[in-house]
Amino acid sequence: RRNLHLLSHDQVELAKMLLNEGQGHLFEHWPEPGVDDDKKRSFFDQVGRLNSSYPGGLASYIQNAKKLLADSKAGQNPYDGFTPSVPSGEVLTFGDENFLSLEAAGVKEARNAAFVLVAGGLGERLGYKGIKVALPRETTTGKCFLQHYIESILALQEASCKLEGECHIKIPFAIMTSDDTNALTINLLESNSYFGMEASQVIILKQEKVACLADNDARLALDPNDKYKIQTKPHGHGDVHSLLYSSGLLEQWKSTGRKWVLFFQDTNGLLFNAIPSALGVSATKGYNVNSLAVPRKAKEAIGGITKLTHDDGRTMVINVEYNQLDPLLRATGHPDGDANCETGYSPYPGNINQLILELGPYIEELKKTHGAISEFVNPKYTDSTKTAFKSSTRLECMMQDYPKTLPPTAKVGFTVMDTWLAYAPVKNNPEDAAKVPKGNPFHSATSGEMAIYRANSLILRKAGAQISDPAITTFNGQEVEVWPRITWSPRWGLTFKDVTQKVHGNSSVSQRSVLVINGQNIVIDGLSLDGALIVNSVDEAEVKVTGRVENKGWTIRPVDHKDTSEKEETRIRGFKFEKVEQLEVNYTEPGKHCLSP
Ligand code: UGB
Repeated sequence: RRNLHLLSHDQVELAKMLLNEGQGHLFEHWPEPGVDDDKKRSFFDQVGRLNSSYPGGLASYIQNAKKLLADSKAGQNPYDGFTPSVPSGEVLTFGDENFLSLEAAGVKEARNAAFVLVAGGLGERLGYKGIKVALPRETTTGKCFLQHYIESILALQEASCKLEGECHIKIPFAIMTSDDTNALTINLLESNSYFGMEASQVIILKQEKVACLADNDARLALDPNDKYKIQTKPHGHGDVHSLLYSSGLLEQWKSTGRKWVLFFQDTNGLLFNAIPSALGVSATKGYNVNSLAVPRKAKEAIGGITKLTHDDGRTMVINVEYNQLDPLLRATGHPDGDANCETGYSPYPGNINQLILELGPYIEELKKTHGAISEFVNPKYTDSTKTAFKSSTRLECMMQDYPKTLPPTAKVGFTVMDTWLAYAPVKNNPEDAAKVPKGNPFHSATSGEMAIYRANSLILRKAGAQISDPAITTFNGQEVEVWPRITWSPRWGLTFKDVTQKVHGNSSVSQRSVLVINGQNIVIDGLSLDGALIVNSVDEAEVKVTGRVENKGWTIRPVDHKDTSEKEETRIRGFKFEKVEQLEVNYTEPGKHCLSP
């Protein structure tokens, strides 16, 4: 009270609110006015930020925390009253007629899309020090995830606009960062000229952390190193909804004719193989919410898409997070819990957290909720009395919980695709990946890169080319399939139809080969490759690649993840290429060309 005169009117109101909410401990240690006055003011600056960045303000946060902590103490199950069952959704088969027509529909719709990447997480599980979007997606070209995402969005933009004749739509791309990732993300973009995207197309939204909770009464925790600061931790990817709403971005997108918002995560190098067809599903089915899914192995660290039916008749199709699926199943008459069925997979499709929301209904919903997402709390108690925490906790939220507040009339669906085509995240460090149960995916830098080559090889096979079988090799304790290292720029093979038009059946690539296709109008026709071939061309050139290319190629050298003489990004994948011999050709002039060695 003696310090009140140091504060602005708004700050005095915040102080009253904190006292009302039982937070007097935050300032009971404060000395007389005149001592640490600047620190006291900066304490309230922080309180102001915590208050304005949470839907409903800090008072709501504290009230929500009290309720969730009480539920947690009482052992209340968030799924009480709900019975899980296997939902039905769209199951796509890569390359069939339905897939091709959905891809075409998706490319058409892309001009009405906006993309949102959630990239505020540091990736503690991966143990990599930098931001994950700066990691190479594959090391044949070395292009990082962010570059690949941007080039894919630009390729969609170009293809979609071409269908319209002349069109100048720029697909917006929002990136959610956090204090942990913001500066590095901006630096990566700026130092690479936004990877070819116009700077004005990229919107950065930074999420704020939330206050930590010290006990079951939701008393906010002070930073152990600074008694004038509230300790904070990340609130989770669910923040993306309130940020999109409060920034006014959604209304702006609506006013410029956007219809779809596509959310995705930081390290899935296969994702854009699935975007055109999944967007096609949303458009043709009229889904308000469409989640992308893949077959899921039991216990895999991805959520399960589940139909939940409440005793009172309510139903919803929603992600049940991987740590909650097993207890929910056991509690509802499935003694084996999260187990594989006769197909070798869990019957619950795996959520890959790629969501496509229809913008109109999304805005209407957020007008009601302001983007607040159903939260949870996960305190680690000191003992079974559940009276004290081992360390402070906080509320968390997940972006895929958005449908939880929707009315039963909302059209919520999901689309299942093959894992090899659509999902290969980089999340686990080498030690943890090597411990993954046999048959379950590693989700490591090693498997993430190998999955790119596997997918590209399988796509070319489906297009008719003869691609040799993979070798089986172990890197960083993980046994992986090593397919020919085939990569292409997104503008070359945006859809399967594009690939089929550019690859003819009489071509072959051996297992030890490397093939980099970098240019839009390159046709592979009658190529027999056994070695390394890199083809670069400008748009105006039309290049036919044919004949036998044979050289020593690139060898793969294993790297021990503990070998500190190697770069961290190399160590986490456990191998590197040695470029012994290659043929690299550059077509810089317009006109027809033929590579026929
Ligand atoms: N992220 C943020 O932007 N902010 C945050 O505060 C936290 C994360 P993780 P998680 O597809 O493999 C999710 O940590 O949360 C970003 C789904 O919940 O990689 O354990 C972060 O940068 C799960 O259902 O994953 O699990 C990253 O881009 C399943 O789908 C993204 O959020 C799983 O992903 C995900 O964060 C999966």
